Amino acid sequence: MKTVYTCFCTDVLHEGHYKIIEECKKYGDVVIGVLTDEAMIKYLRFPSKSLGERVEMIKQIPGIKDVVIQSEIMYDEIFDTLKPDFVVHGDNWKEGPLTLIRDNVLDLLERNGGQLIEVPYTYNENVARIEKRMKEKLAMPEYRRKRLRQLLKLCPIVKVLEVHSGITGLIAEKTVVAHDGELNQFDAMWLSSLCDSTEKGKPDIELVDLTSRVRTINDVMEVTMKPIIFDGDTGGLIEHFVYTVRTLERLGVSAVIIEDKNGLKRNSLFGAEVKQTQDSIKHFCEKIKAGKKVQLTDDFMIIARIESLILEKGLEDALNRADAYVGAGADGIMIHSRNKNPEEIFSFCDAFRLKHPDVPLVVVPTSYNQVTENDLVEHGVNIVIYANHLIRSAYPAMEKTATDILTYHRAKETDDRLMPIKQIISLIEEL
Ligand code: SPV
Ligand code: MG
Repeated sequence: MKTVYTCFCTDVLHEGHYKIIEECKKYGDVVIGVLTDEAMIKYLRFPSKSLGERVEMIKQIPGIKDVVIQSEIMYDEIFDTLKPDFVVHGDNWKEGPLTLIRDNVLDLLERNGGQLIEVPYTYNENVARIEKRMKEKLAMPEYRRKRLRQLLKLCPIVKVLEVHSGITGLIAEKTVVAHDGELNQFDAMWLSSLCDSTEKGKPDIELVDLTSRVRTINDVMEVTMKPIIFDGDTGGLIEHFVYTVRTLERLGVSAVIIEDKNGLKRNSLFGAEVKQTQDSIKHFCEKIKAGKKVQLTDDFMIIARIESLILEKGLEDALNRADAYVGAGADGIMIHSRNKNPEEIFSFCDAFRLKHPDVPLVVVPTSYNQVTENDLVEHGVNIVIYANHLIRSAYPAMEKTATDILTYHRAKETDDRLMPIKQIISLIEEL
C-alpha cells in the first residue's frame, strides 16, 4: 500500500477536513500529521486545545492508519521519516504566505518522488463560521490574557509591535511576511503611553487617564486576538495601581509594565535632559507586591521596568533593583536604555541571566535599533518591543500629504503615495 500524508493545523474538524480525508483514502494508507504548538504559531494559528487533545481528536477519525506529530511547518522531516507517496492538501495554500510551504512540498516531491493532490478548499457558510469562531474565540479575555505566558514558552523571542487604535491593531494582527523560508508575524501588541498620548494630541506625562487608555484598549481588542502588554507608566499611587491591575486583568490584558520613577513622569528617551526622579527600591517593591496581591488569575503579569540606565545611575544600581523587584514578585523585568550602543543593555542582560535564568526579560531597542532579534536571544532576552514605530511612520506620511495639498492647491500630487479608494472602502471587512 502507498502512504498518503496530510497535515492538519486545527482545533476543530469540519466538513472540509473530512473531504480531504476521503480524498486521501483513494490513494492508500492515510497518515495524518498534527502540528505542534510551536509549529502552529508559525503557521499563523494559535492553539486553543493542547497538542494531546488535538492528537486524540484526529485519532477518532475512522479508517486512519496512523497519526504523527509534525514539529516544523516545512515537510522535510516528514519526508525523511515517512517517505509519503502522496501529499494531500487544500488548494487554499496556492495564494498568500502559505505558498512558501507549498513550494517546500513541491521541492521535496521532486527530489524524493511522489505526488501532490490538491483538494478544492471548502468555502461554505458552515465552514466559514466554524473557522471564524475558532479564531475569534482567542479574543475572549480568558484566552487572550494567558496567551503571553504561553508564547513565552513557545517562542525564542516574543515580538511586540506598538498599537494605539483599531487600525494599528489590525496592522499588528494581520501583517505576515514570508521571507528566508520562514513565515513571520508579530506575537503581541504594546499599548505605549507615548503613542497613546501622542495619538490624542497630549504629551507623554501620565496625563491621559485610565478611562481614556481603556478606550484605546477596547478599540484594539474589538478587532484583534493577539495579547496586549499595557504601558502602565509609573503605575501611579499604590492605592490606585491595585484598581488598574484589576481593570486590565478583567479586560483580558496579559501584562502591565510599570517603571520605577515618581513625580512628574517624563518620557525615558529624554534621559537626563529633563528632570526625572527614580522611585526608592522599597516603595517600588511595595507597589509590585500590592499589584500581585490583588490579581485574580495566574495568567496576568506585572513586569517591573528599571530606569537606572536611562537616569545614568549605572549597571550595579540596575542589577540591585532587578534582584529586589524579582524578590517582590515581579513576573518579569524590563531594562531600558537610550544609548545608541547596545553594550550596556547586553551587560545587564548577561549579568541578570546568570542570577535569574527563568525570569522573562524585556527590552525596547528604539535607540540601539541596529540589534537583531537573534542578537537579543543570545543575551537571554524574551520579549522585544518595537515601541513607537507605527506612529512615527504614520505622522511624516500624513504631514507630507497635508503639505502637498497646500502647496499645489489640489490633491492630485499626493495620489501616487495614497492607498487606492477601492482598497480603503473594502479594507475593513463586515461581519
Ligand atoms: C512608550 O512606548 O511609551 C515607552 C517606551 O514607555 S519609551 O518611549 O522608550 O519610554
Ligand atoms: Mg511609556
